[in-house]
Amino acid sequence: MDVEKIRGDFPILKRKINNKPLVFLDSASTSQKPQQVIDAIKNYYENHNANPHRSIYTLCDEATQIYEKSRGKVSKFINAKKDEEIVFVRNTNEAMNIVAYSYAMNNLKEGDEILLTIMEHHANIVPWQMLQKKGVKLKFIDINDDGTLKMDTINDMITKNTKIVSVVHKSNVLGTINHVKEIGKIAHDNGSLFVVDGAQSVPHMPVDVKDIDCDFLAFSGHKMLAPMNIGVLYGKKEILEKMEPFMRGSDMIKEVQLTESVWNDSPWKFEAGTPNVEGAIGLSEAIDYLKGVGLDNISGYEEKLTEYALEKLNGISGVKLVSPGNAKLRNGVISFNIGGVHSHDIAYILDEFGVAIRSGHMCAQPLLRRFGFQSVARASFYLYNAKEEIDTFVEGLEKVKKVFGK
Ligand code: C6P
Repeated sequence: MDVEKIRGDFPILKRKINNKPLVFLDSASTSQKPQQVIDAIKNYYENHNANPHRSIYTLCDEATQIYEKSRGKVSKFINAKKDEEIVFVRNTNEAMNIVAYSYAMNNLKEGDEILLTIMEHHANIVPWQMLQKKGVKLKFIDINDDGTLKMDTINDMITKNTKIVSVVHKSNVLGTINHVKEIGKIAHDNGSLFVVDGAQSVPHMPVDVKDIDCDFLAFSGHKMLAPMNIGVLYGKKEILEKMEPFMRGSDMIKEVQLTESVWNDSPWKFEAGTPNVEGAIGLSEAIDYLKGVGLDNISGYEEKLTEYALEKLNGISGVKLVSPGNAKLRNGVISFNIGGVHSHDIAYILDEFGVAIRSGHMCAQPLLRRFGFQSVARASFYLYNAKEEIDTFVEGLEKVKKVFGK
């Protein structure tokens, strides 16, 4: 992987922050965008912009083609059986809400159970909570101290009442990659639906929905070099077809009478209103970019960066990782604290060095609580990060320690 060449594709990396070169270590939050993605969006607005599916004039047809071709690109990227299995949404949160509202609210009843894990992002906890008012029970698989899931407890936790198992593929706090194929098999053998939160995996490693055999997969474009407000809900065609739409209005119908309507086919019945064509073209271009570099190469490179960073962090007294572990276990993500120093203070001082990291509860409060934290600092890596940037990050941490007398 030619990291220098890759870095040259990302205009924002030329920016100075506090007179220092930007060191962007917050890609788990959102990724930066290469020139190719920016140009594709610009080209769309300069040459093809119109509201898709609405008419037959040339621009409208072009906008429709661009939008639907992007769906096909996504479908191949995750190895879906059919392009119609790809629903464009705003982000992972919205995708999860569609499954919770359209599937779970209509199909689950009192006494049913949903099996989650305590390492979930709020996007895979909060939407399910509303099911409790129907008498549905939420259960949570615990984790080991090394941040891995307690796989051996799943068989005991899953019951004949478990209708949905929904699991994060890669944790945004721990970097842990869960054995989703194995979990999916347990879920299906039990007759449960299997949902995967792929927000942190799809951007960083090959993800194949046929191989995993998940019923739903949710992910966000903005974490994989594409713009914000374009995301994906993959769903098996036969399941999407049986589901009621979540948002209702225009473009998601075949026919409207004053008091009733006939829904469009899936996936369009889930895409009410004018769609995000700029987002779809940006996502399509981002996929081309990622495939050009190779998802295997990206994940291997991130593992090396993580290994290097862990080695450095282990050498700094007072730095406490949320959970110990090697680079394979926490691929691309390192969450930590420096005894008694608030994570916002760590992020603030690192910013003086041009280093951007995330601080706070990581939208995973139950997981942080499990390890006794309220807030943590997190460095996360992507294909455009250089080894030298980790040295700057470590230099910044030494300053944090000095300022706070640690
Ligand atoms: N995690 C982070 O800094 P949205 O915001 O809908 O695009 O993605 C939500 C989401 C869902 N699942 C996982 C595993 C995630 O990591 C995220 C987003 C960001 O960790 C922002 S909170």
